[in-house]
Amino acid sequence: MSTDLLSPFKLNNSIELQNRVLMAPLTRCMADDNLVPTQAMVDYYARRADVGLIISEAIIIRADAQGYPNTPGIFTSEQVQGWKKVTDAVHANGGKMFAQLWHVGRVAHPHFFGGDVLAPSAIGVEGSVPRMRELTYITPKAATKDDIKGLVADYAKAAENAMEAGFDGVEIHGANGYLIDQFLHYAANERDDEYGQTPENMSRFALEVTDAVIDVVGNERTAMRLTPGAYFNMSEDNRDKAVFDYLLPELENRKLAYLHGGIFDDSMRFDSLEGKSTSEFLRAGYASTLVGVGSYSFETAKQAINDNKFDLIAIGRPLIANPDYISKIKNGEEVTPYSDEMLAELV
Ligand code: FNR
Ligand code: 8K6
Repeated sequence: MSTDLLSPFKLNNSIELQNRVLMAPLTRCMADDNLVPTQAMVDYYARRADVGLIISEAIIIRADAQGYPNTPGIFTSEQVQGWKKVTDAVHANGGKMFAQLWHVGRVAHPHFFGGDVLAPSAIGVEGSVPRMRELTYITPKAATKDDIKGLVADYAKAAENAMEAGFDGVEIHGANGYLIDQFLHYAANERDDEYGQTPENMSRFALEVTDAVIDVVGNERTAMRLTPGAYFNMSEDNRDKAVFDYLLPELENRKLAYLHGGIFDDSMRFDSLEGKSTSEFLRAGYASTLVGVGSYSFETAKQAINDNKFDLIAIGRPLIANPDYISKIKNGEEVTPYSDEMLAELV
């Protein structure tokens, strides 16, 4: 029988989703200058409360986590209160929302916070900050063990703040070439201590963060986003697969709410993953709830879920273009195609 994506899905004993369509995390760079969510953001998220779960745009856990202008934070009480308005509005409209917890690592820029840029190793990334091209990326400082302890503690604190702000759970941003992903890939991790060199060591930071977050919010309210195939701010290395072969069962043992592949186009295949796509690779190594993402339409997602390629779908750009995506699908109406100019405004 074909699965109805628009009927409820029980994630676990704590959380039931009204349907299988998630809003993918989408950075919009629209927080105010104190990195506090605005009323326009409250309205934007509230309009989309009919998806099964909104995953917030990536939210920085502390000042040196920032790599883009006006990305919201969750480390001051003003920011927490700002997010409370967002989650209250989403809940009032019958929705649920997770906070995506973010540290960009070596893709940070001191322009935003005035201090060291921390990463697993002192290996910079080419290029410059989007929309602020004069800000060229710098060589980061390799995090000391004390720095790492502080980072883990700050992820836990951010998770605690997310609960205070009324979120239903948190998604740890372990994808797209940012801090956690930097530990997981050889191109960014040349450490010679217990955080580098072997799959177990390279997974250590991701798992320490996961365990610290679980301690605060519980496993049923903790999720992870990963990109095993390097494609953004990162280059591929054929040794990377072994790291994820180690990490996936470790994550599965922790009985998370879900695992989420982060990718722009899930038809992309990776040499470093023996020619598999992101969702194929994750499905092969992780039997629990998996969220697919990356250039899917409602119809192609439905087919993939029916073929058991993953369990839930996250939709990104079409939800920027169509705040009423779910009702359009329900009514069989055409969805408006996304275009980059739509990023200029929150609709
Ligand atoms: C993204 N994506 C993204 N991913 C993430 O983990 N955290 C984020 O904050 C963002 N921000 C973001 C902003 C914008 C403007 C885009 C287009 C994308 C990636 C996103 O979650 C998703 O994986 C892709 O957009 C692919 O899904 P769609 O858009 O093809 O449905
Ligand atoms: C839109 C600029 C604000 C910063 C957003 C950060 C998240 C990344 C989204 C930008 C989209 C470009 C993605 C390019 C991916 C290349 C895949 C081959």
